[in-house]
Amino acid sequence: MVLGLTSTAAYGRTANPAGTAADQVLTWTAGDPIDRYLSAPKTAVAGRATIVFENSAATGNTTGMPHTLTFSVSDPEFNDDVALNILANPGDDQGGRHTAEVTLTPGRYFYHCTMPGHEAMQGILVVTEGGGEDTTAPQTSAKVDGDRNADGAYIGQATVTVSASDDGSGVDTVEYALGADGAWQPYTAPVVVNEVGTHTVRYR
Ligand SMILES: [Cu+2]
Repeated sequence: MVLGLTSTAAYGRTANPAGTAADQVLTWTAGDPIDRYLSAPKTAVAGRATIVFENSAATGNTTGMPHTLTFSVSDPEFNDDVALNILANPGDDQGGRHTAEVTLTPGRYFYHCTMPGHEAMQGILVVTEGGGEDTTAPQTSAKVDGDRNADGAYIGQATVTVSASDDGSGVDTVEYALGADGAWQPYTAPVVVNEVGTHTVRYR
């Protein structure tokens, strides 16, 4: 008996629903103080993000003080791939509320206000791998056990053991099929083949 094995790759389900990252909105607010933002996100996940920077009467700015939300691109300690520089004040043509679309990568971004005397307005945004689509296929493999003759053919029976792993979503189901066009069926235990002849066992 000779066994031939074929494998069919199947992709795991996505670890997170598509669009999670793109839907994130990160909001900074500023007001009268020149030593801090009134609110700022601490973390985000890699991928697309909508940045909102609001320095308006609604966020508590009563003096018309302008501020910027500026991502540093010159400090080697931090990510430098997002050149964000928004200037906002309550009297501007957007009422102090501005938005921008960016794509974040894992790592840390340093942001600050570039207005003179506002050096204390600064912080760090930490971006983690977190979301996104699972595009890595699971790994599947099979081994055949049994006594073999001098030609390599299995004597009496052969046992096929399938194993599978997936780092993202994990493995939901393993299936196997006997023959080149046999029906797929759930794999729950090693498959014993004990008929004389050449057999194909497929797995996925
Ligand atoms: Cu400022």
